[in-house]
Amino acid sequence: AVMRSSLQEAIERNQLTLHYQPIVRCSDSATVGYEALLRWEREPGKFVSPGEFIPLAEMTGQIIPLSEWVFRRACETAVRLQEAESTVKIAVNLSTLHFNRTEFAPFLAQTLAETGCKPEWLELELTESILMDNTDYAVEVLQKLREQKITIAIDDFGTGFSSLSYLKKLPVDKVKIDRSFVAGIRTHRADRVLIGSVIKIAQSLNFEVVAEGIETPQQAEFVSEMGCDYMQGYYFGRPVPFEEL
Ligand code: G
Ligand code: G
Ligand code: MN
Ligand code: NA
Repeated sequence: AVMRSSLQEAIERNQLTLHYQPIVRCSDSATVGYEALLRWEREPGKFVSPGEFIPLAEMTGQIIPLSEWVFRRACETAVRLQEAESTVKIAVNLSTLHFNRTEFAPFLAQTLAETGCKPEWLELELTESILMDNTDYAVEVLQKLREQKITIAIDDFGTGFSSLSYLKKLPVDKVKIDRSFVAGIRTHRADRVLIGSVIKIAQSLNFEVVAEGIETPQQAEFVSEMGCDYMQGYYFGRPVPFEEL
């Protein structure tokens, strides 16, 4: 109950911010986009992690206003970046709960229109949980979003239950290999083999591949040699406020 009312206050008191982490292309290290990551500054200098409050917000239903706030802000940022003659995209983490509401597609269309953000400046990150039930509905919505030129990525790939062949049923552009696999590159042969295989299979199914959690030049070199398309991680940049981009 305490967390619930404070989440409401967080929105009203401007305690929420988005931080942005670069996503770079393997071939030339160019920054092609930024992932928007929500931060809640509950007291000055004290940040509550979304890992803590997002699951809670999903239980109370507050994820909807929270997620709507995130989308509006992310679209505004995309417009500001484009005005600065940048061609980068903004990737937004989308809660499956928000996605599954029939109002999501109209909400997004309205937010794009109101902010002047073009669909092609936006990328949606969904987790494999969208496959759990109602795949037909997910396929239908994702198809419509892609027709509008919004990019769709599957986040945390490899941690859920689905396989790439299952994913192939979904209209998806990219898979983001979970950082737990990248973390094992130096020490675990199995992680190296898995990363190499996922990249090859994903690309042969026409998905682009992003490796997450790149923290060292060796990890960057390994995934690049394996033919990965994009990389993201502390080695290239931590999530920072817009002003610091
Ligand atoms: O940034 P951090 O590592 O603390 O994020 C923890 C988790 O919270 C990650 O799984 C991330 O995808 C999720 N997350 C971060 N920002 C958002 C957001 O704006 N919306 C949703 N739904 N999840 C987010
Ligand atoms: O689930 P998702 O991939 O959206 O989670 C993104 C989270 O991963 C963010 O909270 C971000 O802070 C964190 N993150 C981003 N890069 C790195 C990294 O290089 N190492 C670690 N440990 N975490 C990272
Ligand atoms: Mn993500
Ligand atoms: Na991820």
